[in-house]
Amino acid sequence: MRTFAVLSLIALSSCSMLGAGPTTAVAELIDNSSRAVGSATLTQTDAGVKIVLDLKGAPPGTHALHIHNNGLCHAGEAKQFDSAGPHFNPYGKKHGLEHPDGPHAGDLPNFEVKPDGSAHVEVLAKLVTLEDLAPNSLLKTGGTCLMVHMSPDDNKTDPTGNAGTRWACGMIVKK
Ligand SMILES: [Cu+2]
Repeated sequence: MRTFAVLSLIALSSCSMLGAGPTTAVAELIDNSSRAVGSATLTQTDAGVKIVLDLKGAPPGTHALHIHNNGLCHAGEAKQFDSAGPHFNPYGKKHGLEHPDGPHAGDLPNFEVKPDGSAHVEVLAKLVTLEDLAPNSLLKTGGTCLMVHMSPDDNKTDPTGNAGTRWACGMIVKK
C-alpha cells in the first residue's frame, strides 16, 4: 500500500511538472436555427469557474445567462432548447441571485448585448467547478450547457427568473 501511495504521489507531481495547467472547457453556442452565434471559454480558478463569452448576431439589450442541467442543445424544438432542462441546481436551491433561498448554482448575472448585436461577458461562476466527480461539476455525467435567454432575469422568480425564450445554447465540453 505504501509503495502504491508513493507512486501515486509521483504520478500526480509529474502531471503538474508537465504544466497541465488549470482545467478548461468550451461551449459553442447556436441559436434555434443552428446558426453559430458565439463561444465561451470556461477556466477553473480557486474561486470558481471563470466564463468568458463572446456573442454575435444577438438581439440588443439585457439578457439572462444561465447554466442548464443537461448537455443537450437541440435546435428546432417546439419549445426552444427544452432538452437542456432546468437550471443546474445540484444543491436544491430556489432560483435567483436575490432569492433568500437561492440561488441555483447555474444562476449568473444578466449581461448587455450592444446595438451591433455583439457582447463580451466575463463572469465568475462561484458555485460550480470543472473538477470531475464533484456534485457541482459542469462536466458531470450527462453534461451541462450555457444558455442565453431573450429577456433579463428578474433574479427572484422561481424557477426561471422570467427570463423568457431560450435564445442560444452551447454544450459545455472539456477542452
Ligand atoms: Cu436559463
